[in-house]
Amino acid sequence: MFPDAASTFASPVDGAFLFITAICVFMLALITFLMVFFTIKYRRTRHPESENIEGNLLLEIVWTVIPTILVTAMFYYGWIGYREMVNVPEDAITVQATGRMWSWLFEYENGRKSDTLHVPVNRPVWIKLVSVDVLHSFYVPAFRIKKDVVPGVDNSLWFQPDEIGSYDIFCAEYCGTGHSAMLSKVDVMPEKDFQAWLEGAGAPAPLSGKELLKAKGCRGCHSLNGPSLVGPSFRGIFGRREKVMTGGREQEVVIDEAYLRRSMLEPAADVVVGFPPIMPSQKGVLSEEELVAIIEYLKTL
Ligand SMILES: [Cu+2]
Repeated sequence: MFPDAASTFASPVDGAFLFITAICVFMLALITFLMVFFTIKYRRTRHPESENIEGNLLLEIVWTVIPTILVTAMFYYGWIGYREMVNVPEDAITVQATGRMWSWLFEYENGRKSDTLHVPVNRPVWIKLVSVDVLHSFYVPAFRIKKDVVPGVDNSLWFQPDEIGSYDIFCAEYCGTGHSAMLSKVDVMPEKDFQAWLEGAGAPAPLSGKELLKAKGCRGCHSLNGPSLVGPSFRGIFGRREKVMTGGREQEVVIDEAYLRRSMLEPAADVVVGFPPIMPSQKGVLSEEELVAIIEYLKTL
């Protein structure tokens, strides 16, 4: 009935959801039944004269008290779940999740970075949510958690996974053309494997140009094999002649290293004609080594 459940929040959230849904379905059935039943029973052909009803104290108490109990119970269920979700355990490990158009980046206390989230099973994890551009929303359905990632606001959430496996991470706030490609995974691993991954046998090997394009979310807008997505394809890009808009004027350029570099650092400077000027700058996102690795890889396509 419910999707994958893999955190300690799953059962209270599902319980509250089921409880509220059950009450709603019951009320819908009851009210619909009474409406139809009274319409037939008190139809005009059988009751040509209507009676003036002054009020009924017992009835009014009943239909005030029962709904009050029901909504208070709904509130109670929601409240105990909410209280647990906002009280982060002291021993939680901290991970910073950065949302940007259109990918996620996860940074651990020891400086390790990754485009997928790795967490140990049965340990609380505190996720600090940072946005470098627009509104995003961090959503892991299997953990029953979702929170907006707002530029300039310190949002966070926590969870404790209780099932080893790989689960979807979505962006649940429409954040632009590549929103639907803003996907990632959370890998819940045994504590030992997690520690090994976190230490990563020293520094993680630098990503290749091809891996960087995937890790930084470039592929959401730029295909490697020809079709135009949000932006032009990378296939055969190096040495291509391209019409671009520079400061409102159209000109033709040959795509060389300088052009590729400028397009990543100042995407709005020379925009290929026919594409919207929406690419976010990679200044501060890509290191010098990464820029070089990407340019070298683009040359080979
Ligand atoms: Cu987003």
